[in-house]
Amino acid sequence: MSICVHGLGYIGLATASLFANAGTDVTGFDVDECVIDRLNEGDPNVSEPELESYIQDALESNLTPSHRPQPADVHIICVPTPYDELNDGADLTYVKDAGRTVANVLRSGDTVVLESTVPPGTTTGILAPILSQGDLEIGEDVHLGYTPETVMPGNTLTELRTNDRIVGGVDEASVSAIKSLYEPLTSGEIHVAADPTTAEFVKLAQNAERNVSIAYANTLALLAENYGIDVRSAISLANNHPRVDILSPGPGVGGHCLPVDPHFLSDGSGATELLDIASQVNSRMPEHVIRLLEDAIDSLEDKTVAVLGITYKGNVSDTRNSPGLEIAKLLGTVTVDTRPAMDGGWDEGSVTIHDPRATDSRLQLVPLDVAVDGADAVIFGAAHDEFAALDPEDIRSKMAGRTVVDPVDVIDTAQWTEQGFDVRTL
Ligand code: SAJ
Repeated sequence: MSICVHGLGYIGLATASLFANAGTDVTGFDVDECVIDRLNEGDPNVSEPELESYIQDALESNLTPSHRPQPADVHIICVPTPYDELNDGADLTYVKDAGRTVANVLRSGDTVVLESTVPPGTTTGILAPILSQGDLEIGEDVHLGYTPETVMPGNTLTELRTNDRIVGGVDEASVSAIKSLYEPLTSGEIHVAADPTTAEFVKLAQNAERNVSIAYANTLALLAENYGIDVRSAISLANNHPRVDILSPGPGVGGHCLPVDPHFLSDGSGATELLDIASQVNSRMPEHVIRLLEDAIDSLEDKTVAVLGITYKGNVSDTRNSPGLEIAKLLGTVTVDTRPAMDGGWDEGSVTIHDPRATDSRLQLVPLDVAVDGADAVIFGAAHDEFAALDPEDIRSKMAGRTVVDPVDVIDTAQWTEQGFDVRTL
């Protein structure tokens, strides 16, 4: 059997390596020539060390990065589906392009699997017609189905090997072809959805549920503050109930999945009201974090704040939609990505940003010592292990002020308080 994986981002590369390390000949194709060149030099450029060496093993054995798509028994599409803000939905340009690329090399008897996160109806309504533009008939000549990736960034390799899989095929033969493809590679179960549209819906339902649940935890954080209650201990107590499992509050919801995917369910009917409110609750959290800071130091005017952690969550390098970065922008002077600076209405102070994991060269990151040197306050924006291990005495000796805001619950509050810090949490 031969496989061609289309799109060598984090998921495509991990998926291609999974098959290659199991002994299958895999071609990895990406439209970005730099990605292929880098991989041919043996550099996967991923931030999880275990995954990196797993990909390197694949590159040294059965994974061949290629500037051209190759004919193969199986085509797996793992291209991005960015949020199209203008139309409040998914930008399916890459999926359509990948479909056309596959169509050019498709043969009778081949199988095509879409893994990208897409609005319900994409596999049958958009991909299938593109694939069947030649003589080939979907179902009759070509197996087609949708099986979403569900791995958690930060734990990619483990989840790739152990997560359950959902498979939705256009017919029974497609389902069984796709099932037999993934079955040997995961210790999880393979669940069959009624059709590809159901499988697409399920993936979105999972991420939308998490987004809503986090919004609930954030709502509790705001309410608990009014009562002077420690929300994390309240949630932990509430979770002793056998049917209650509340998530953790934080400075907001980042990444390229949870803040985006609920929009893919939008059908214009107004039924997404709950999802929309959840997104609003989560997106207001960075402002709340700044309010916590203002409560502690009165005015931000002429103050220097160090934001430590600007990736979208702890122990990852990805900064997309990062709450920490949003906090830094709201505070004022950070020149970061291509989005316009936000006019948050806060008194302008000055901000330094430090992150031991972020790799985005557009960010003006500084070393920890520089970030905290003379700072009036520190805000933790991501719960990296490096921050849990910080020595408060050392940080105190460099800072001008004693205020720490920790909405990600990364430091030992008692230890830092003992060192004279005024620690504010959610
Ligand atoms: N967060 C909280 N509180 C929590 C959990 C998370 O505030 O209790 C925040 C995080 O700090 C982060 C954001 O939510 O800013 C998203 O992080 P996450 O760890 O919840 O999820 P992602 O975006 O890294 O990965 C999600 C996962 N989806 C689910 O758990 C349902 C992953 O399994 C998916 O594969 C991934 O989206 C994806 O690619 O769709």
